[in-house]
Amino acid sequence: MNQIYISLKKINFTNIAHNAKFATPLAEELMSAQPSIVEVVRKQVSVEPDLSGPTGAEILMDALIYEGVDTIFGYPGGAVLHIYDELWRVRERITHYLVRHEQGAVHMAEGYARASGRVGVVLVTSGPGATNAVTGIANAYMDSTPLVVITGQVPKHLIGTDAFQEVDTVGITRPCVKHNYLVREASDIAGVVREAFYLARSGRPGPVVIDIPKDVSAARTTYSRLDHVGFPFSNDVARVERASFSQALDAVLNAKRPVLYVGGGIANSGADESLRSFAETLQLPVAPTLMGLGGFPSAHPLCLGMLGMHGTYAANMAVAQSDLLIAVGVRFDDRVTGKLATFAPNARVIHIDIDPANIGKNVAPTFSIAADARQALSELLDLSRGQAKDKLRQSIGAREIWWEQIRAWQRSQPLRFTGSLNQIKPQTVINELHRLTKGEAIITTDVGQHQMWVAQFYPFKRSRQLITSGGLGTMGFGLPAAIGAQLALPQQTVFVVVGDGGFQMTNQELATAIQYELPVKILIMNNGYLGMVRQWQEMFYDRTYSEVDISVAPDFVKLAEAYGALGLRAERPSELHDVLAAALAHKGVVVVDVVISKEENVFPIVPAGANSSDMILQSEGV
Ligand SMILES: Cc1ncc(C[n+]2csc(CCOP(=O)(O)OP(=O)(O)O)c2C)c(N)n1
Repeated sequence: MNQIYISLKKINFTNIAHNAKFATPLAEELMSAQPSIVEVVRKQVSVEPDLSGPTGAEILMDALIYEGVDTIFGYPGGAVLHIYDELWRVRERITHYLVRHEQGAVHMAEGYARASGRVGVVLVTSGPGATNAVTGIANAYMDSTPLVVITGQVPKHLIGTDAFQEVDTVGITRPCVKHNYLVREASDIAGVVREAFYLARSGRPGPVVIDIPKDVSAARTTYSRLDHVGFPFSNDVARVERASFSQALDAVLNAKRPVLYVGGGIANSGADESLRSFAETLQLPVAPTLMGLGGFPSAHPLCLGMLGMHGTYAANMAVAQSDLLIAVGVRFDDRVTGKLATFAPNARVIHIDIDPANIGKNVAPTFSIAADARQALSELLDLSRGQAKDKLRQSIGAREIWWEQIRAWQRSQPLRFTGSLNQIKPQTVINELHRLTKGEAIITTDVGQHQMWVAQFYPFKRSRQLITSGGLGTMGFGLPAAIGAQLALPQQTVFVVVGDGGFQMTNQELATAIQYELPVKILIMNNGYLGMVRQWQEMFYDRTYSEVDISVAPDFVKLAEAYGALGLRAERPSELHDVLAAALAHKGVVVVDVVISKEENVFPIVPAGANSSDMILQSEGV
């Protein structure tokens, strides 16, 4: 038990450091100062079993309702039978969405969380239920998505005996969660749940796993309601000296070639407005990451488009030649930096991130501010608005040459592709989708070429409009994520853009969409290949197409119909518009099989490990 207490105490600093591994001296200090809520709860309740008290499962439901949970994605099994029994009793308060595979449950919770800003909740059984959930948990960890994942566990006395459906869930998930718990007493459940929700959403958000042995969910105990318990965590955000912001602003005002490099932190902190105002006030070029797309409108004249491996020429050249990178809510991922040693070689770097563990991890900043992106950007905005008009004008004027250079890059190398009269070009599909949805759809994607075409050719207007698997690159993410997003935003049109490969990884969740009448539109970019891998084999492995032909596939129209969805197909350019329009007009779930040109490549591309300015802009001979 002591061990559990120690690990519970450790988590108190997770809003200071993302993971216990990165404990800072300050965090250590806080750790000793703040008690865990579980300890507080423990002081309030007797640990003796109380045969007239509620069961662990009842306490769990009460604690979830207390957190405002009304939606759970899950799949039952032996170890969670008590919990499912109780869930049935509270079905008026909490709606459970029965998925078809636990990976789907976690991605749905991620889509729900990312579309709504709330914490996504998952409930799965022990053993294979938990292991099936691991991909989603790792995905949420990489993309900073707040989740609470409740897993069943074998009864305590069987733990460590290789019991039926036993796995060490806490051990397996440890490297890919913000924190995890093995709950040993029913009387701990309420405190653990409260703490888990706090951890999932605070600081840099992420997944928290609560593993509950079957006997713990069945045990009766004394229970004092949590609203009687003081919450020991401080919601104070670490204060940053105003001087740090002044120093940052001075650097921006004096920079001749600055670039704002922005990522997923913009969406997580709700910083769209402050980012836009700050960039406009100082006329700064903005280069978003894949996760940052929409946080600054892609069609805004200050936006250079995505940077990185498949980023625009202008964005990558601007970063390569900048003298100041203002990096906000980003983590200098290798897909952005390319070869680290030559990334932005002449730039001073200001790194602003909520998670101090991210600062200096890949790139040593000139100076850093560990702060919430929205707070930091509004501080910078306030300070810049307080500057003398002359000083602002001078600073903006001094960057005119920089903007001329950027415009020249944009003119010389825009995103482009070669059209075709007899084949549907994937870029045309995304252009058409954008036109028909007036740029307003929520788009989820899988991973691969289609994902990059979406990033390049669908100009996103706002944060949370693109829900994609960024960090982990998980095929199979798109469809379940769209189902979760549709649930969170019932009035919005939600399109899933997937490859024919990734769709086949989680297409069983069509049944979930049909069962709960969640009218997602699935657009399969069908090239008969594992397209992105084929592209790499074509470009870097002498066209040795090793194991990428997936042309033996089900008839996706018939598959859709078998599930009770509408199936449509476009094979020729002349069919594309009408088929997409019909999909949009249909009230229910639709699968659109769009047969695209088979060997299309995504350009520009920075070969792995190359300088980010060394882009291949088009196929040889084009
Ligand atoms: C679960 C998983 N397995 C393997 C990969 C490696 N991978 C990355 S992209 C890709 C091809 C994806 O093909 P498809 O879904 O058809 O999309 P396309 O690239 O053709 O648009 C593969 C296999 C991955 N990202 N995820």
